[in-house]
Amino acid sequence: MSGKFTLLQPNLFIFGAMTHYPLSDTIVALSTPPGEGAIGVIRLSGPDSITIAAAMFRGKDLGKQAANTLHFGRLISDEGVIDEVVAGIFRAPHSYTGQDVVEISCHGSVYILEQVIALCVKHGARMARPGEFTLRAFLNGKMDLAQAEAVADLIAGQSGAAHKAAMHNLAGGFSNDLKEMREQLVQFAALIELELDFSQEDVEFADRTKFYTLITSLTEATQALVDSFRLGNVIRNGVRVAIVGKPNVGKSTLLNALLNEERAIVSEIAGTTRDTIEETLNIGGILFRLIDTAGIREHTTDTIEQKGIARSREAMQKADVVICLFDASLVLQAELDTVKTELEEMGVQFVFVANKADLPRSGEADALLRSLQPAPILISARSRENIQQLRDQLFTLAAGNSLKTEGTIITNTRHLAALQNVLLSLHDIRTGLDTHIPGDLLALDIRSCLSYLGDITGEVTTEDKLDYIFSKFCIGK
Ligand SMILES: Nc1nc2c(ncn2[C@@H]2O[C@H](COP(=O)(O)OP(=O)(O)OP(=O)(O)O)[C@@H](O)[C@H]2O)c(=O)[nH]1
Ligand SMILES: [Mg+2]
Repeated sequence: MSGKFTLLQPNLFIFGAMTHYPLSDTIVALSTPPGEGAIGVIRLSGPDSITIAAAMFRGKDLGKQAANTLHFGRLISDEGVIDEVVAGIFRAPHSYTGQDVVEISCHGSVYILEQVIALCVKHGARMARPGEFTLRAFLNGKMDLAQAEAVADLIAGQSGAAHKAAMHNLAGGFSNDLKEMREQLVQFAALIELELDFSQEDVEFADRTKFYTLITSLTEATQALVDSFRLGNVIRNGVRVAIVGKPNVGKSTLLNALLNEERAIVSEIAGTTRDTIEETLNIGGILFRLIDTAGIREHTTDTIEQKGIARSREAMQKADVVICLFDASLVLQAELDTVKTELEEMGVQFVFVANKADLPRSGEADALLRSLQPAPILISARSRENIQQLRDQLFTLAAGNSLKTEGTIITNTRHLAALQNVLLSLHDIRTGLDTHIPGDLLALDIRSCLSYLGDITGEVTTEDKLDYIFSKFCIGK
């Protein structure tokens, strides 16, 4: 019986021998950014952390100090005193990695930090690989894989929304959603497996109607998580906004107005911007990458300008949103029609923005503005009129009407792929129920669904996968 339920039990199971990731040695790394700083922190984790630190430390005997305490002293090498430091002692299992950990705060000189790390190595520590501290935390059950990945996201997060999504996942929000789904499925899987043991007697322990309802609600919950990825992607990577239009329509002036600083050169000479300029802007907690481009005109013989125009088109193609800017006083219907067709063919989201609202317009131009679809936003970049409306519009295009960051938002493509597999296997289970397939086949589908769920939190994983995930961390994390 017991062998049958391996996938149903929420224990960590790693395929492959644990050759890559021994926990028995002690690792060391600089945990603060490399380079000069007021202080730099070097972290040791492993069974010999405290012994190694004690061997270099002059002051109290670190080996005899209680957990979660700080100690002032000096670090000594053969050449003499390296630095005056503070050592923090954490004892297993109550530490970040679940092992004995020592954090040494030194003065942040590159020379001192190198010397201290070399001394740790001399006393028996090994240089940590990228993400190895967090990997140890995962292997020791301090966090699951989704939470470990949230650590990397938390550190890389550049906006309020990215921070909030990572904190939610780090606190186990996403993991709890998955755990709940798993537990509900496991109950049914267990009953169906039990039926198989009594297969001669033709009994049904698992109520198929209830199971069907469960599969429907799991499908909805999974679909909602998959759908949240669009917003998750926006939150994690920001939104690329290319400002595109003919020369002299005011693209650089608009960039400056959105940023509220004189970043790009503005002049009345057509062709002022030669190369793309990229700047970031935070709107309502989302990071926007604004790209000012060279004005696009069809007939130019200037080779530098031609290269600039090629880059403008590239920026347009790579953008999540294109601001299609034109001069409201000079606009022509045919021009806008051409641009619109081009943007629609590219399949990129765009907004029409009519600039220079402060200049007089002909009745014809007014009529064109009124009939244009999608309706343009009328602004004056130079006198900063209606810029807020444009900001709001950009936010809505990226995040909808409000940024709902309360529930779980998927920000990771690995999680997305696993959830899409969960959806497929839920679909298989539902089809199986519809067509009354035998219990053993149903059990197979349920197991594959459970294994995809376990894939995200790392309950079922492989060394190769761990390698892939943690190699994207930086050293010392
Ligand atoms: N009246 C008026 N003039 C504007 C406005 N916005 C920009 N301009 C003027 O239009 C001219 C061109 O502005 P830029 O921002 O350099 O235009 P651009 O689209 O970046 O031009 P290129 O880089 O050459 O493609 C400058 O003289 C600006 O002062 C506006 O809202 N109203
Ligand atoms: Mg310009």
